[in-house]
Amino acid sequence: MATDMATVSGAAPTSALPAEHLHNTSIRKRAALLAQRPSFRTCAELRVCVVGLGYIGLPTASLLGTKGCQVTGVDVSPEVVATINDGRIHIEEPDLDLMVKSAVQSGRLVASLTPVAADVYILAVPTPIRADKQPDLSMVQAAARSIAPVVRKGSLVILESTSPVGTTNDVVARELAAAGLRVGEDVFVAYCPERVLPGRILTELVENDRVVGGINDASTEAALEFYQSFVRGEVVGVDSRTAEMVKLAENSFRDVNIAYANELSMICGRAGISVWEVIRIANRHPRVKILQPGPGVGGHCIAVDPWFIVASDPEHARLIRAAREVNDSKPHWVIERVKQCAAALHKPVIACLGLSFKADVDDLRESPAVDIVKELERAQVGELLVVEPHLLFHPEFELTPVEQALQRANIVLVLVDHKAFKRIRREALHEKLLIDTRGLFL
Ligand code: SAJ
Repeated sequence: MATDMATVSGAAPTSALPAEHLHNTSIRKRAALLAQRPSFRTCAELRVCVVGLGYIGLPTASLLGTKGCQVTGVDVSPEVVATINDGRIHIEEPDLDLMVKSAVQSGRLVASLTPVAADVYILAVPTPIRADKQPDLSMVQAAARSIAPVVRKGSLVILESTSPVGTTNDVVARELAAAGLRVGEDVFVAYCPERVLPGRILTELVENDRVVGGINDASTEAALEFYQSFVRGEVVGVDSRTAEMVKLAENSFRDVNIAYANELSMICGRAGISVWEVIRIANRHPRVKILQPGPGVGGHCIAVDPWFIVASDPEHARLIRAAREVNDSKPHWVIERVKQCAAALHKPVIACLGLSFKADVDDLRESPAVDIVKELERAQVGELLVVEPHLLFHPEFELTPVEQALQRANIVLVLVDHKAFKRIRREALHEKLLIDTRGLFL
């Protein structure tokens, strides 16, 4: 595929590669660089080292293992390494257990505590935000530093972690350059954000379109070759800063749109109008597509990534910041509703339906439902019966089966729209106060 790359207008001042070298490589130079590295066109037989074996790294490592790559998966946790080498998994994701087992049994996936020499490195480590809403890139830096001593001439290093604009060049390429590698020439460095939806990771890893952005043209070309070898979707090549912004733009878009639905739900709630009916009817307009309100926004991506944009340009990121604040305020609004209902009852018993951050997963990261239940418990609003069909056990809350909770409760608080709750019969809610943050029964 021909690459249609935008030029970088003013690379970050701290670039590992000077701005004038980023995207102006001559054709002759490019051909020379091409001759110095392996072809990434067929991924079979490539040696791949994946650093970070979490929700993205492990599915990617096992997928590449089943495609014939020789994969070393690296993680800082000895338990994770031992579990994977045993052919088992430490996270919940449909069909991942089978794929990891098959990759490990065929000898194509080995987990290790330390990186090894490889043709392709994929860094898939967490990029959280700190309490002051500034990005914490320490794990990206540590990952880049850990591979620097084993990276050989001709290798391709890819950052997949969602990162602030500039990270690929200013952190990853810089660490490699500090180890004496000529980045963009001896080693190719690119950004390729993951785009998969938890619960559909293995399908979306292959089917989704991808964007790859190198720190120079030669790096973009190398990364395009590699992803085109196993992705069925289209792979689009740009520069690394554009690719970094694309990922942040995607998740901020979703956050802003969910914030609109959440804001509308609070306004309708106050006005005594059903927000679900308003949205259903408004969405009949051919150019209106309002998303669904909920108890707040959770997960490790949408509630986090927009802050990377806000941190980089607080003056202009006004809408993005406001959306974050609206979504973060929604759990408090829900808590107030529960308190109002509880105050009207002599002995409030509250069935809290769901703890996960979204439907049909067991993932509790940044879950607004967890925050709400914790606050209701702290404020001693009433007796709480916590239901989460996707978990057998929770370290803080005793879990109650749904039927039992519905029998005993006089307030039903719907926090997650799990399929299991959609089966609840209306009669089970008879004469109970219902706070349905997901519009399950409306
Ligand atoms: N939510 C609502 N209302 C809606 C849709 C979602 O309240 O109408 C809530 C969910 O309940 C949840 C949160 O938003 O709490 C996020 O859920 P999600 O399903 O929208 O997204 P994630 O966090 O599971 O995955 C997102 C995806 N990004 C986009 O859809 C733009 C996924 O493709 C990314 O790979 C992932 O973030 C990531 O890792 O960045």
